[in-house]
Parts: sequence; structure tokens; C-alpha cells
Amino acid sequence: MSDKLSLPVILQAHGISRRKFLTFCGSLATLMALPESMVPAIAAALEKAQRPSVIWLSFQECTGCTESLTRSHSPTLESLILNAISLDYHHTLQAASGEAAEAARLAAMRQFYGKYLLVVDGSIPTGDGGVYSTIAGISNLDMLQETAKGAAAIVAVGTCAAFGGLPHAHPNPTGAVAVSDIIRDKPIINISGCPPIPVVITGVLAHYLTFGAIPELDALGRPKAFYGESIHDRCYRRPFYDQGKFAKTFDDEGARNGWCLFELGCKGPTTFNACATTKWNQGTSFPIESGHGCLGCSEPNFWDAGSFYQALSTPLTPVGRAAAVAAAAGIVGGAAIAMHNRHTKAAAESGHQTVTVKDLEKPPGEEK
Ligand code: FSX
Repeated sequence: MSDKLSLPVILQAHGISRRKFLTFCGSLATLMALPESMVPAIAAALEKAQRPSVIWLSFQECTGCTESLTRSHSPTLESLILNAISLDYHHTLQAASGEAAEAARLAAMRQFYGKYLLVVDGSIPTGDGGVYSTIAGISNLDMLQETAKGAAAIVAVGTCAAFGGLPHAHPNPTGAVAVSDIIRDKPIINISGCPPIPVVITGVLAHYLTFGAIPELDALGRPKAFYGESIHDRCYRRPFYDQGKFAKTFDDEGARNGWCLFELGCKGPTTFNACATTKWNQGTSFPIESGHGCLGCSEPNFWDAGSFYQALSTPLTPVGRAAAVAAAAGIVGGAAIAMHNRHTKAAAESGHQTVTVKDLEKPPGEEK
């Protein structure tokens, strides 16, 4: 079991000033689309949080999700939020092993029945009775069903737990499925991404600690605050898309000028996540900023959806775009809308959410 030190004591021990803590609370408020006036409430709630018991189960996965959360250069406020919870069971992080580890899980389940938060990363193999992945002789399937019974809510961390992810990809030899395919009677928050963004994980935990409730979710069970807009909508290269300026290869003039990577297969328009705003490695960069298109890893079936290097469809040219804007406004119809429809149809066929007519709202060249 974790110790029960309060968060202020823990922050002080790590040399984190109150000012920095409040700055972090401000960032969380922004990320969760809350007004600035909520910052003191978030700070007070985190400081007073009862440190709910969290049982974290890792199933069929690559440990990238845990690595994402824990591999920071120095103790960050994000990682310290983990100290605001009582992480009572986590295969990778706990010191206990063997029977002692399983005893810790069962003890936390008994002591906090109906109140603990269950975090799951990895998919659940259901083929042949679930024999493809077991922990302490218990199949992932049985362990999930058993542990979910007393959970207040479940957080499915990573695309594997949220949608099946890589293990679910064709031909899916283990019969891998998502948490929501097995558990139907509990609130489930999906934090997709392969791996998911650390601050999104901690943001959801902070929201739960602050309000004692799960955040507003989208149609795929993801927190709207982080997954409400596409990568494309928040991408700093978006003005080049609007101007019809595209890199054609990874080393041409367009690539050197930082133009849009759409024609090189970027899945930003059909991918919903916060990479373009939170970025990675403590806000250093994200794939598109590093010169590679988005793979769409936070969407269902992203691995089977087609080539990572094939454009979703023919992008709109400035002229076509202007016509489409007019058409969307009801002035003309026909070709421009058809062009837009090709775009959305390709996205739909790939199993992704489609881009919306919002794409057509801005005139050519206008920055978002
Ligand atoms: Fe999946 Fe996570 Fe990708 Fe890996 O636990 S979402 S394969 S980063 O590790 O589950």
C-alpha cells in the first residue's frame, strides 16, 4: 500500500513551489476547457483529495502506456499527481511480486469495494478461453471481470484498452478486444493513443480527484476536453493546408519549408487527440512538428485503416476550397462538395471519424 502523505507535503519534498503547482492547475483547467476561475477549486481539491485507491491492470500491451506516464527526465508535476492517488496495484511499478502482489490487489478490492478506480492498459485476449495472457495463473479476462465488479469507474488507458489497438489488428490471433467489449455496467473513460499523452492521463485523474466524477465524454468514450478537436484543427501547419501548400516527399522544398504533410499520409484530419497542443516530452514537440505525419493512433482500427503514407484523399486546392466554402454556404453545389465528400468518405471507409464541414469554413490562406 502507498503511504498516506498529503499532496502538499509530497510537493514540498520534491521542491515544487506553490506557484508552480498553481501554474500546473491552471494548465489542467485550460486542458479541461474549464474557466480560469476554477483554478483555486482544482488546487484545493487536489490538496484535499482523499487519495482514492487505484488498481492498475496491464494486459496485452507493450508497456508503452506506463512508459509514457513515468519516463520523464525529472520528477514532474504530472508524475507527482500520481502521489495524489493510492496506487495499490500496478505490475510494473509495484515492489511486491508473486503471491504478495495478488494479495495487495485482493486487499485493495476488499477495503475499497465500490470506491476504487480501476485503470486498465492493454487489450483483453478472449480467444480459446483467454489463455493467451495470464497473470498469476488468472486469465486477463477473468481478472478484468473480477476486479471491475467493485470499481467505481474504469479508465481504459491506451488504444489497446480503449479500442483493442495493435493486438486487435488483423488477423487478431488472440481474439483481442477492448475493455468496453467486456464490461458493460460501469462508467468507462477511454484515453486512447498508442501511447496516450501523459498529461491527458493525469488530467483525467485530476478531474476525477477534483470533481469526484468522470469528465464529459465523446461518442467513443473519450474526454471531450482532450479529444474534442482533430489534430488537423489544432495543427500549426494548418495554414499551409488552407493555402494548398503540401510537401510531396519527406526531403523536398515543401518539407524543408514545413508545409502540410497531408499528401504524405498524415491522418491529422481524422484523428482526435491533443498532441498538437500538449505535445510530447514535456511540451517539446509532436510527430508532425518532427516532420512525420500523424498515424492516427488514437482512433479505432488505426493499424488496419490503410497505409500510413497514403493521403486520405485529394486535398482541396485554394480554388477548390473557395468553391467549397461557397457551396457550403449554399451558393453553389456540385464539384467542390464532391471533392469534400471524397475526403470524408475515405475517412469513413477507413473506420475513422470523418472531418466536418468546419474544414470548409475558413477561406484560403486564413490562419485558424
Ligand atoms: Fe497499447 Fe499500452 Fe500502444 Fe503499447 O499499455 S496503446 S501497444 S503504447 O503499451 O497498450
